[in-house]
Amino acid sequence: EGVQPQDYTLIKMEVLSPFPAKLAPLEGRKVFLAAATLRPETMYGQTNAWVLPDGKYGAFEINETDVFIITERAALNLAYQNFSKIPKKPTCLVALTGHDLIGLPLKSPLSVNKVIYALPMLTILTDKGTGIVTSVPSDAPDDYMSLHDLKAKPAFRAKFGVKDEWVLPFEIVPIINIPEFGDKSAEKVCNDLKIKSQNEKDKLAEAKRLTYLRGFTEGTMLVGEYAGRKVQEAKPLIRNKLIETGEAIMYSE
Ligand code: A2H
Repeated sequence: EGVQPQDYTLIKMEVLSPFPAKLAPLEGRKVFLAAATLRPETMYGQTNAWVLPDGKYGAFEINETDVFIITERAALNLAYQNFSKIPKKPTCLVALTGHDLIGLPLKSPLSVNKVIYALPMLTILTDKGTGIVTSVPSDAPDDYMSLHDLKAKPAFRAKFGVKDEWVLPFEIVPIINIPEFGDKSAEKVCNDLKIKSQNEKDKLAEAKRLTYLRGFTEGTMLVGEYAGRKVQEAKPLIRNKLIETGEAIMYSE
């Protein structure tokens, strides 16, 4: 990891009840998949959440009401940032793997899609953020290619028990315009670079570099409260609002 701390926004994606058997001990609590993002202004365009199938997660007690499903590493960091029922001591209520999370229905802040699902992504790093990623395929090349892989490959869906209705109805939502790249910048850049799958690491790194920089410096919001404003201006306003309303928290590592 870098020398400088990275400031993320943790988006609280609420798990809708009734919970599956694995999560039954959590019934009655507010349970969230907490996703670390650098782009809170893109939350309008969420189509799903990503989990690592073989990744180890836990349901950690954040306060009297809230439970976050994240990696143990993230829970420890949060406990030192005052997000733990017992200060500096994460309490795991249920141990989970990514497989247990695939298919969970979620309600996520600002999302145009009212219910989205947790789906498998094979390139998630367990030593970054929370190990949970929110998916915005309009603006994130990794998200675009991973959703593309699931949509295009029925065998890939079958392997992880992913139902068609968790994936196929979800279209890319245009949320930001970038002059050179249009309204679906990730799709455009992935096509231009002829990226074939989520596994093309080097090409995806280049796609991320291109869209991330241009999105921030030249992007304009197409939706939401700040439609018509520059991404640069909207980003801190949207972040602050999500934090004020309790739909997100700050997180650094
Ligand atoms: B970003 P950085 Cl729209 N493993 O959020 C892999 N990727 C992870 C992760 C993990 N454990 N934790 C977070 N991320 C992703 C939105 C987004 C993101 C958009 C465009 C670009 C983008 C929606 N996904 O990131 O290495 C998260 O995806 C481009 C870099 O700390 C998070 O922000 O720079 C970003 O990577 C953090 O990556």
